[in-house]
Amino acid sequence: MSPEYKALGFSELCERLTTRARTLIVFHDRPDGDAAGSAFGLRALLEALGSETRCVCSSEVHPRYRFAVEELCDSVLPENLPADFVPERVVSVDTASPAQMKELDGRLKYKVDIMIDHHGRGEPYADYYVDGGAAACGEIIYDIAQYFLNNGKISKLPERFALLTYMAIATDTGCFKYSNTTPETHRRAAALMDGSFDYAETNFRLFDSRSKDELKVSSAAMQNMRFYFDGKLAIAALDYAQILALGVPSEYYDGLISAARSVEGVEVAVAVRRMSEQPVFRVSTRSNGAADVSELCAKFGGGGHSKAAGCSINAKTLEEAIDMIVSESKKFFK
Ligand SMILES: [Mn+2]
Repeated sequence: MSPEYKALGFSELCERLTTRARTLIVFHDRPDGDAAGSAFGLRALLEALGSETRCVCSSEVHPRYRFAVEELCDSVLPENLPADFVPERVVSVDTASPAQMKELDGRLKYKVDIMIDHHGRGEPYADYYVDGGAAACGEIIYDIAQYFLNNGKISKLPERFALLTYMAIATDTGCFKYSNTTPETHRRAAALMDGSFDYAETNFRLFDSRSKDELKVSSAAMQNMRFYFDGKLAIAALDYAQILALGVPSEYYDGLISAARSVEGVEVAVAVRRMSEQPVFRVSTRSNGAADVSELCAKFGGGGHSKAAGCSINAKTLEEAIDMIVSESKKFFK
């Protein structure tokens, strides 16, 4: 890790957050349940400590997660930040590199002071607290709340904190199914089931309900899936013409990768899609086994976790992009 920035111990992190200061919380583009839940959970904590706090991101929270934050905030776009809100401190959550927030640059003047993350391969861009063993950034936010409670800085958890942090933890663990889930993950989630929110309904919204647009994507995924290496690599691929024909907004394409991942025998699942006429393909990857897909994505300038990673590939055609992925994946199946 970079010597330029300081690694913070956990209590040091909590003490720095205790200092009252107008705070901006930033997080990665296309925020998922962990990014949004962690950001708004931390905001609730800092406000309980008397720090005026706002959450900002270069794109809006995904519709699936909006129910948890809509009463707190209409929009997270920087354009909607009150003009008189001048932060004295900037904290990032769930964001491994500045590149994941690059679209914020130019739209907002900010420099991150404290980075809180759980991506083991992150590159520090501020004083940092990174716990690669946490299944979700939400686990760290939960621990911060416990520190504040144990040290008398707050007397009870803020309203909605349990829902927000539960959402963060539940979504990054696929509802406690992924291999990143630990006994501690369950203990934290259990403590958050404090009666302040309906977790059965929350889980239904997060995991069991699908919009018609999402079903369309799942159906297209099934029809456009290819298999390599005896069915151990599945690639669900859509070219721009197919994307246009589907007419589904870009935030509803998660079903592409989950369809590929769910096929029996698949060890590495890949979703590839071209979202515009530009020769750029957006790639998501998942590993069901030992393969470290963050290595695969790093080859193309992307990153993530060993089990879930992403990148963009520049290629003239869909076939060329697929060939690049297949040849780079060979090493997983020797
Ligand atoms: Mn996360």
